[in-house]
Amino acid sequence: MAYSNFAAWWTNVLLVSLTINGYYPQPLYAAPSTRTTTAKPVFTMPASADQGALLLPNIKDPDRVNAQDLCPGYLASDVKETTHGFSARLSLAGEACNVYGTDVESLDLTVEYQSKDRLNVNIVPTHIDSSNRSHYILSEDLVPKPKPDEHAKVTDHKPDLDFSWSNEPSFSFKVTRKSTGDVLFDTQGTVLVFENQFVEFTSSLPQNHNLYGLGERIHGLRLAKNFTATIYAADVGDPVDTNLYGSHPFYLDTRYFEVQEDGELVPMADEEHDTSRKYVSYSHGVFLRNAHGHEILLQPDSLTWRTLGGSIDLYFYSGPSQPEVTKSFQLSAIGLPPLQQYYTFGFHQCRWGYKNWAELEQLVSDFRKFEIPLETVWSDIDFMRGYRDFTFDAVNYPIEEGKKFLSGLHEKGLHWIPMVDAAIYIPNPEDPSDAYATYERGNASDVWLRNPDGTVYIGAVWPGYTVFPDLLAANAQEWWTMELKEFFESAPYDGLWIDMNEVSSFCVGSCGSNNLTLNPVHPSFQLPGEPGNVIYDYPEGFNITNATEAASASSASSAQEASKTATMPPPSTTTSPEYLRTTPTPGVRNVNHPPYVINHVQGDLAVHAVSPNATHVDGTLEYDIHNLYGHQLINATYHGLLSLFPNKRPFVLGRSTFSGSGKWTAHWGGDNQSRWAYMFFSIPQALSFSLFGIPMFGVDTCGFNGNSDEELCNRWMQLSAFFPFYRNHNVLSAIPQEPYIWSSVIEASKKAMAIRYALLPYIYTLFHQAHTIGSTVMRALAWEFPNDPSLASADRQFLLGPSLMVVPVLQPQATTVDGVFPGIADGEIWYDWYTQTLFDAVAGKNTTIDAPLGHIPVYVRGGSILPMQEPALTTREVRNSPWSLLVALDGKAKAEGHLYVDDGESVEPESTLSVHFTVENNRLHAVSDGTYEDKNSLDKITILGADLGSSPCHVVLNGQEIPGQLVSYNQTSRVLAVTGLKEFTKGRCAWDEGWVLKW
Ligand code: MIG
Repeated sequence: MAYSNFAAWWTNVLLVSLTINGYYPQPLYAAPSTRTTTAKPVFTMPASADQGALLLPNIKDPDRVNAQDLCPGYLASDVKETTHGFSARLSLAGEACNVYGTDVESLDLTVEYQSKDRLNVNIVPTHIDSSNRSHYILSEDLVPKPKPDEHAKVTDHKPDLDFSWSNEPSFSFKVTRKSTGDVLFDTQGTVLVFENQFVEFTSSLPQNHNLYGLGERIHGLRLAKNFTATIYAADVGDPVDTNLYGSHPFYLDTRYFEVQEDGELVPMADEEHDTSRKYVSYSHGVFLRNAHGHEILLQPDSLTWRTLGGSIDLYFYSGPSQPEVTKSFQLSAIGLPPLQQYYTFGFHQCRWGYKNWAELEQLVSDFRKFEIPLETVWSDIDFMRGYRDFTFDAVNYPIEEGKKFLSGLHEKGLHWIPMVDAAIYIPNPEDPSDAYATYERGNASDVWLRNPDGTVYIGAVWPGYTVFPDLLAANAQEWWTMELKEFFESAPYDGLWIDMNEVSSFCVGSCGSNNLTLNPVHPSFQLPGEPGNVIYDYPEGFNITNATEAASASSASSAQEASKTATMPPPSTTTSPEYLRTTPTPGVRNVNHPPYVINHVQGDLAVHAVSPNATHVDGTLEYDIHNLYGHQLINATYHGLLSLFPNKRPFVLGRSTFSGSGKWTAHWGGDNQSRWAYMFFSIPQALSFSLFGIPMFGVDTCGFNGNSDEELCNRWMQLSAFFPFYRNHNVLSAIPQEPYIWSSVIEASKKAMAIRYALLPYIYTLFHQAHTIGSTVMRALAWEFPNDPSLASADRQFLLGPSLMVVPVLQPQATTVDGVFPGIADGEIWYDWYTQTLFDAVAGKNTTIDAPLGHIPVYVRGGSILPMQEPALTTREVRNSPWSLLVALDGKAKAEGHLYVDDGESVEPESTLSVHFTVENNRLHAVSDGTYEDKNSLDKITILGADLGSSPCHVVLNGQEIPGQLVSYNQTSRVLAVTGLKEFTKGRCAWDEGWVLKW
């Protein structure tokens, strides 16, 4: 099967199976019930509380109005040269159309050649009346604006991008790459629409476009060609293709050209490339600095951007390669990712539903019993008293017992990360025992979001009715930092997990305003495991591998479905639904129901989120900065931790992110499902986050929603071992899925973890490079092999850094997997990780690889040198173990590699160590630089692809011959191995000084 079809194929499999199982990956809304755990009956919010208006997304509306047919566009005048480019005035070219808002009469255009590779096109209303809040322009305090390089005059830095414009028939602009003459962006033939609640611009695109990014989304790596990408932060369980938790209005556009004999570049005609011809690719990036809800309509030959407000603040990055685009995007706009603490690369175990400290204690000992590495134990909301942040349930999670548990954990070198939800419980005013200190302090500091009338906005989340921190409030950071401090004093955590920061709310509007005396209340839907909401879902293929269980699960699940139908209200009798349609009122915005309806997965903007009319301290409406809520909470958490522990790298795992969150947070893929399709989608999701500058990414391994099974968990534990963030997490009430639950999973996990742990120095070095120069950690094949058009949509395999390629099995009951081995035609070679021998693959074709359950194919790229240590049960032990090097020679018998070492936790380490390795002419040089003292000795060097013929081999380290019994060479496999160096070097530290190994 061609690569390009794989995501689409999986989507079909998925949709079919979802229908079969009658399961839709969103919370199930059931009839109100009462909670029986407390003496007093608990009020359950009615399902209607979270129902918004019935809306028809514009793109699905047969009666929609096309702004392009009605709007006059603009005319440019008053062009003035500026230091970095020019400015102009854009005036409405005819009568206002007011299609989905009020037209802005006059706009200011500024074009800046900001650096050699970056161009900014900025269009804002000339007059902004901030008093009537008719238009919001994104504040630079919230999202910094990339600035021109100092002294960067157009003439000085010879940009590769060229901007031109025309007034025929109305204002349009074009961005061209000078070196190739390729038009990258062109609005010619369309009109610019600029209204207070609707901004639209369209660019033509080449027919075979390769676009990546525009997330967050569950989608194949390359964006589909007839597809609308909605960007609006949503709390929703990972449906395919819709908007999700995060907002990343950035895309990478890669264009392939055929190189003619005379060197001329001809755009590639279609997807059927010819392996006998030569191609090159050019990539550029486009970032729209806009935080409003928006939509990007992709068509086979165009792209249309529609936002619900703000400005057009576009940044073009000329690359011309993906690494250059990504580096420049990070350096200029979103920031570089932090260096994570070393321990965070160990294995994390989590689930929703660990009942008490004793269960966590048991978990730790079970991991020990089975000798499976465990680095961090996580606590979901289960530890809290009534789901209130920073509190502990007195019965199941008493603080004193917790302190003991944590000190024991820390002694073993393990860690603990608890959850913090965005919403803050508001106590029942009639119940003095309901007092909640975090709320009282926040209230005293005046840090809550408000309603337009000035009253506090009260929504609902797990604990019941809640308020929401307004992170723009003057005291918000200080209050939040103090809460983090107090929390640490009760339970010394090692990082924080920020959930529900979209920001999620389980009812429409300020539903708690007049209902506080009912608090605590139960959400309007049932939690997994509550009566009538038992999980019967299993992965695809479960009916074959576990036929008996599958049969009973399926009959139980149909009974559940039947009983649900029985309690559901009869369907309404109206045949055509009454959609709410709003029309613009001049100068006044309708923020709750904007006239343009984006294709938001929740429909109404206020469903399952704080309402757009919620108001921040400075009057800014949620409508304008909803997509930044999560980013701001992550910001406050990161900086709170930093001020409490100034020399410890804060570890934050955040759900809702925005462009730039990567400089503070790690991210997980949210509420995926225990299904094979979701294991596949974890790869494109991770690669997209590489583009968004959030390299510390992983998904809920073995799957979140639904039950997992042995085969899926076996494959998934192995796959995630090669993702930067490695965590197994499970939903409440699903069957357990820790790696020791199924015997084959124990073995499979240990095998993959041994590779990961041995490679920690390599992974850590990759992160240091990401942190310092903005390179990516998980890489798409197309980025490492940019001149092979057949890789444009490859997302079933990936590279970890430049040197390792992973080709996982992604389908049930498979014992082989087809993989491609890029670069072979140009002399690239690949070694099988396990056999250490050259892998025999054919250029440009799929190669079938043996991959029985428990085996994940991994390849080392010729030309690499990987620094490694001994695998162990904790990262601390790995850090104290002897070093080894894996040298994989390329076709010219050369190789290169790097190592970065520091103390693994300080923000600005006092000392660091860098080692550069090279091989040439049968000599391996290690040159070290820096003052960090690593105490471990060098023990082993393995050289793959060594061609020593049959001559007896002499291996010499720094002029001293290594005794023959420490050296082995196999002429057939061409593996030269030197072991026992620890004794030979008398335990000398490996990197104290440089050395040369000669053979
Ligand atoms: O809506 O805290 O994504 O990881 O287990 C459920 C319970 C709330 C959503 C998170 C998930 C977590 C769950 N949370």
